[in-house]
Amino acid sequence: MAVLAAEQQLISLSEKAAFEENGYHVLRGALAPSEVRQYREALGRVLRTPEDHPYSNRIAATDMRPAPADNPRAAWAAFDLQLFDDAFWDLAYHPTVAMAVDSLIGPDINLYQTSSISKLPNFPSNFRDWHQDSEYSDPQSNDRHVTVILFLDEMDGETGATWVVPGSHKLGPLPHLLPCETVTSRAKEVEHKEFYEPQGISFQFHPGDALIFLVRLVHKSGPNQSDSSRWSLAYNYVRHDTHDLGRPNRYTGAYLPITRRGRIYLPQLPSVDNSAFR
Ligand SMILES: O=C(O)CCC(=O)C(=O)O
Repeated sequence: MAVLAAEQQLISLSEKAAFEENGYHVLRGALAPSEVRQYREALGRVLRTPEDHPYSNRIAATDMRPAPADNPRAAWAAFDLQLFDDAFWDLAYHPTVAMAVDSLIGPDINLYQTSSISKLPNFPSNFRDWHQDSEYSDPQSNDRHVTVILFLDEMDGETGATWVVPGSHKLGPLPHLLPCETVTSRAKEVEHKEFYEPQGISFQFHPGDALIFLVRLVHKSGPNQSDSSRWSLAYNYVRHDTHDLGRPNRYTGAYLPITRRGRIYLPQLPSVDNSAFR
């Protein structure tokens, strides 16, 4: 069986232990600058999708105004990015990201969901408030499931970076409810969110950095107090034996094999010698 040699491991044993303890891992420089440019341009095209496009309902438009020129529907999120551009399929197999996730929750991971988050200028700090992503995937056969946020712009806690509550994944599934604010994503958030606010931390992210966290980690979107849009992508991966026990996930590409036996997955066609591609 082919496995990564110790010196090729992207995640050290101490990083893995810290991930299990804190519920998150920061992977610096996951995407190269040219990849950041490529994906930012691709996301820009997604955000300019006309309203009459067949998949336009995958883009979560808001009534925040003024809408910036680079995001004319003032969308805060978009889902199933692969429907819009093959580049988003390719990204699911990005070796640095996929092998880091394989090391953290694997062995052997599958894709679960793709999305993007765009923070317009003046994006409020409670627009996408404290929540667990597992609220959208529970029940599953186990909790080896992560969200990977890929930052396409410079961000910190006041300019769009994600906030997390370290260790909160150990609390298990928490009750969620709909937000009561007027300007909101209308997406569910944890009950008693005021309890988590003082425990939250954020980070300075550079374009290409990634934040990988377990889906039970309580987290939220930071505000964007700058005058420019800040964009990121969110890819969810599960271990190969993490099955949906309720309604099967209906996102495009869910369950697609991403890594197997320490390598990026390639279809195993008996008539084709794939060894040259590995
Ligand atoms: O803004 C972020 O990085 C987090 C977004 C998020 O948690 C979500 O949309 O579910």
